[in-house]
Amino acid sequence: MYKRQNLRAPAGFQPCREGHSVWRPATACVRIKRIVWITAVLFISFGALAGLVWAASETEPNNDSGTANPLNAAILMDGTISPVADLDYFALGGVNSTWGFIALLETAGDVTLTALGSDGSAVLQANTNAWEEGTGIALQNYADNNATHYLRVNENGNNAVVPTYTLRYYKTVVATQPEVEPNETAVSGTPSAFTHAGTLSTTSDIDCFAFDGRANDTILLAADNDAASPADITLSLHDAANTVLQSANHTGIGGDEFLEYIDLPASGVYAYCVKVSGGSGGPTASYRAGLVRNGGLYYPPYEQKITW
Ligand SMILES: [Ca+2]
Ligand SMILES: [Ca+2]
Ligand SMILES: [Ca+2]
Ligand SMILES: [Ca+2]
Repeated sequence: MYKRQNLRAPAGFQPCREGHSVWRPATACVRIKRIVWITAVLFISFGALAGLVWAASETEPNNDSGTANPLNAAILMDGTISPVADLDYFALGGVNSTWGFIALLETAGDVTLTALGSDGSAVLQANTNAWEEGTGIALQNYADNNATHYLRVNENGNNAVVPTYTLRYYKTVVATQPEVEPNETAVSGTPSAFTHAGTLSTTSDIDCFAFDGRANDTILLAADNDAASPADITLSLHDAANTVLQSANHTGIGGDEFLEYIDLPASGVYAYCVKVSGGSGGPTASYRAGLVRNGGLYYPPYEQKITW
């Protein structure tokens, strides 16, 4: 290392940053940059593995797609609907049309969450109160590939302020794999890919998708019930003994369901299952269902990827 004291840099030496007063060999500058990058990556990775939750708050005005606030995967975004006709837009980067996301909006209010295409107006999916803790968007693909897509939050009916909501989304592959019958229990479940398409072909049909879970995993499940389906579905999480750990049946015929289970009790085989709880099954009782594990992509078995 050489101090700059009105001297010329020796051959092969340079300041690592512009204006820096210390000369180092060029190879040392590369090493320093590498160390800074590795430290940053390790910090973010360990933060994610430790279950740290990153949070942000909306910035008004964000009342159209042009002023949308950036939203990052798995980061909590707090917001308010005030005045009653307030619209809040959030921008999320696309990947490609085989990828997509599950979004959850937690609130005590009566809130509509809408997924929009890259023009900021084409409605891809909309929901009000589909989740027992609020509302959600189930396994929506990036219809416009890697272009920016949008989520819009508004009060349903524009007749009340919403003092607080928290919005988040998780990326996954939403191109579907088929169910394989018979798949009525956890152990006979179709081995889970990221997202599956299935049909409750009779009212008594039960469709399970088996996956490997680890102790303390957080599992997010979504079922996108076909709006034209005659079935009111229940989405449930089962252990290997087929015991139901948690189930969701918050909406009616044609309605979607969401289920978030925090801290799996042990490592082993689990399954998410879809069944008819009202209405009827039949050839048009189709749905898609999938999972996100610890905020990231589920890879069988025991792997995850939080950023890509
Ligand atoms: Ca707002
Ligand atoms: Ca707003
Ligand atoms: Ca089936
Ligand atoms: Ca079945």
